[in-house]
Amino acid sequence: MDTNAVREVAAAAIIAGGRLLLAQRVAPPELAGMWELPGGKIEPGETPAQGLRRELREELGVDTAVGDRIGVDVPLPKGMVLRAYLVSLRDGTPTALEHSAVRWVDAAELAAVDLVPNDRAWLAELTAVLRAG
Ligand code: DCM
Repeated sequence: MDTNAVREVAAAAIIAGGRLLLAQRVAPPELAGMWELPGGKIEPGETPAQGLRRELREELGVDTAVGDRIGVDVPLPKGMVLRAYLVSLRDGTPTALEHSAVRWVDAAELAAVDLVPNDRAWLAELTAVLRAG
């Protein structure tokens, strides 16, 4: 194992028609019921884009294209880092395969939603993208 590699958790800002896709967490208990940008841990040997596409297939049943990063790096426990990417849908309808629900929100709805604390670091950038498009 490469001990210099920072383990990344990648999260997807899937935006279509001026709305952002959010997914509702089922675990751990302190986050269950809150909404997040879907994603997950990048495995060794994967690029962030490859790992995020894999996670989105597993979690939502969709094929995606991973674009530019958005927002700051958010430090996680155990030396991991959480990063957000702009993602577009290529095929499929997002389905909650590992979450309790999915929903699309516009900028006003995003401001009111119970977002997981880490993802709140990206609120300003996400809102700007939603308002632009
Ligand atoms: N995480 C987060 N925000 C996201 C996705 C993940 O804060 N949009 C965090 C929750 C966990 C870690 O990343 O600490 C790993 O995610 P998971 O539990 O979904 O594998």
